[in-house]
Amino acid sequence: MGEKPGKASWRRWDSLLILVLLPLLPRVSCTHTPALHPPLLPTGQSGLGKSTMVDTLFKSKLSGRSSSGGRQQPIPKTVCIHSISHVIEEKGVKLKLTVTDTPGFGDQINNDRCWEPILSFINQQYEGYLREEILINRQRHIPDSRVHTCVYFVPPTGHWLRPLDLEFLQRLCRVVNVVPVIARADSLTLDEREDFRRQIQRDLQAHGVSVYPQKNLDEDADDRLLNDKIRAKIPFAVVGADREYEVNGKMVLGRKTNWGIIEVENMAHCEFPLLRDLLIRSHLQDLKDITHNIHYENYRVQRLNQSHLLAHGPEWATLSPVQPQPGPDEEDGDNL
Ligand SMILES: Nc1nc2c(ncn2[C@@H]2O[C@H](COP(=O)(O)OP(=O)(O)OP(=O)(O)O)[C@@H](O)[C@H]2O)c(=O)[nH]1
Ligand SMILES: [Mg+2]
Repeated sequence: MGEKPGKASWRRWDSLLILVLLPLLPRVSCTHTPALHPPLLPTGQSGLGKSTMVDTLFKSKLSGRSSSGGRQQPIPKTVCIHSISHVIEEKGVKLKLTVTDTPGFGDQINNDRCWEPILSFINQQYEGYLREEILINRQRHIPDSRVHTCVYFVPPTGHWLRPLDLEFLQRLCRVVNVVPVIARADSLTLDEREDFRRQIQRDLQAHGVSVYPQKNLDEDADDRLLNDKIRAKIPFAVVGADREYEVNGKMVLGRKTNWGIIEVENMAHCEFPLLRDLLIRSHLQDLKDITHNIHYENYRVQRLNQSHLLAHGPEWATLSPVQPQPGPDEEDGDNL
């Protein structure tokens, strides 16, 4: 995607700083310690393959990927929000990619407010950035752990979006870029995937859920043309790999099913390549720009408005305590 005057004004030195500092950080932590790279955040019901997808994403791009097809360890159930970073190779350039894996919801009988840990994690990252930004003597390069994309896993029911998914998505879209995917798509035929995709698109539109790429943020006719093609394919129908298999003498990432091996990087089998390219190749900068210029800006304006009546402290402003988040029906435009 070309440079956009509105969104792409945010160009800083973070990438360099990240490349220098990330090797010094522990690879996996089970606290809310922010990663330095704005991370991707998979979320959705438990057991839909979020951790498997993270693993597949890394394996498909891992620098020096092994060509042995050894059976991999089973992926354990995710019990806390934690970040994973690896060096990946993109067009010959090595860079550090961080994904923040999250526990799934849906294990409880009552899933009321199951979105809260995710929204609170996203807002914590904005808050941390804001607190650094308002200092009189702020760092030239503020460490940035703001989530730039949330990948929402929709269960492959083949029917429609459940009220819980809709409510979760409505809340998420107000604070972060959301890319929904049809999880475990190998359980649907190609026709079923296409029908389900159309139904999800109708549901999202009917309930005013604006997923990435947001229509109202298209900048010109070219942008709209490109984004319309992506919008027609969202949610992508994805499959997570369980290991590497030998197919026609080549090792490929795949999943063995009763019908044969699904090659996750083969577009005839699933749309994992579309998801990967959108997230870490074609739209990475656009996702970061929208995060900074739209989502973070909303957060910042609201927090400073809440705080402007407080006495100014030794820093430029004293931030008020963070308020609880309103639901989608309350106060349109707020993201706290
Ligand atoms: N059929 C199929 N199974 C999958 C797919 N992706 C993952 N699985 C399997 O589903 C099970 C759960 O996968 P996880 O990746 O742990 O799911 P999760 O969403 O991270 O689950 P939580 O950590 O509990 O939230 C594992 O046995 C995976 O091998 C897929 O695309 N198709
Ligand atoms: Mg998991």
